[in-house]
Amino acid sequence: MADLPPWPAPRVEARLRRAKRRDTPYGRILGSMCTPPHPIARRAHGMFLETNLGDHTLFPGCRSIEEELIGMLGALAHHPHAAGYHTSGGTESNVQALRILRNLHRRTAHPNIVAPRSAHFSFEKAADLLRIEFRRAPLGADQRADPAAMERLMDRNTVGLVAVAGTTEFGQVDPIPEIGALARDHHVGLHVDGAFGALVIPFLPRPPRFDFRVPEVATLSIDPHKMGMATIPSGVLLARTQKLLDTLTVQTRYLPTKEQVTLAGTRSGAAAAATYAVLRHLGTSGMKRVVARCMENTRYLARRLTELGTPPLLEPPMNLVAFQVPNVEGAMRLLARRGWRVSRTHRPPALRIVVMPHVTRMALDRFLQDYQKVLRQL
Ligand code: 0PR
Repeated sequence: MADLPPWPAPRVEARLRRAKRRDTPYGRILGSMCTPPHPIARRAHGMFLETNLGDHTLFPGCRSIEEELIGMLGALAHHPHAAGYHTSGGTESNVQALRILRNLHRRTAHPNIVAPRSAHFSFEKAADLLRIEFRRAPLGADQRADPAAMERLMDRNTVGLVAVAGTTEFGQVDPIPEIGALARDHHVGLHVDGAFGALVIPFLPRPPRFDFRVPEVATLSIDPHKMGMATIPSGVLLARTQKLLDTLTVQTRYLPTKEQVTLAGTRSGAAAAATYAVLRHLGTSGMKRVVARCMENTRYLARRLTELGTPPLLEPPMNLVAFQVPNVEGAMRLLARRGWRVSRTHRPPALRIVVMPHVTRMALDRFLQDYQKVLRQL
């Protein structure tokens, strides 16, 4: 065994501080779906650091916070009695949702799931783990799912459908009622990935229908570590009924809890408490204010980009702007040299800015000054 010499705490902490200085400050991050946690989230996280929701009989207080959180998010998604639990984020929620769809149809030897091409890559992980085929249908011109194209990929081994409320690349919302009708006609379940959109759409002035109001929606992913201003990792999986979650049950024979439906065993309650704290503190009116500010800044950015001759590819459906430049990789490199971290889309290739709560008007103005210089260099 190699010797690991002990360091005094100040040395360890100095090392940590040095590492932290190398991290990008959020003021410079324009392409991420994460944002600094709300101050109340930081405090709540600290309060529940030692909790383990995996053995919640030991932490009934923290467990009650998780249950209340599920109720609050269920109510927001028009189903106050939804079942669910706090996950580590969109990937875990999506894995578990596909697992539910597959487990409901155990008779099929070669199950497949049909989704729009825009579905996040976490579904590839889910499909690989679950040994199901993941079929991606082409999108319509507006970057939304095309239900007819999805239907063409369905066959008798299709065990479920996926739709996205707020796509990763364009922030687009799929026609979920239509995809729901498809699920109904073919007697399969529908999972909606609202990792990004489920904490934006309800707070927009005219929200499209995407949640449990669509009767075929079986499960919904929501990521509070994105627009919920929670600490990382914070995801939530909601299910229309407890019976759906019960398809995931394993026995935990020696524990007082007796069974578990979660993917992780040991689960920190800290981020669940942080998520709860933000939602309780801001309420729907506070969340509306946050989303309205993000949308105002989004429209401002879209207008300025249009004036510069690089208009958004789509009228931004959410707080995300994708715009084409002559050389996407080159532009990202030149912007990075000026300290700006933007992201990109894959198809069609474009620069992508996610106007998160930390992306202020002032940050956008500074970015746009540099962007004009970069445009001239491309
Ligand atoms: N579903 C959707 C619609 C997503 O956008 C994402 C992640 C996931 C699921 C998976 O969520 P977790 O990453 O929480 O498991 N979307 C972001 C993306 O891929 C994640 C991200 C965030 C990446 C910040 C980079 C970054 O800096 O773009």
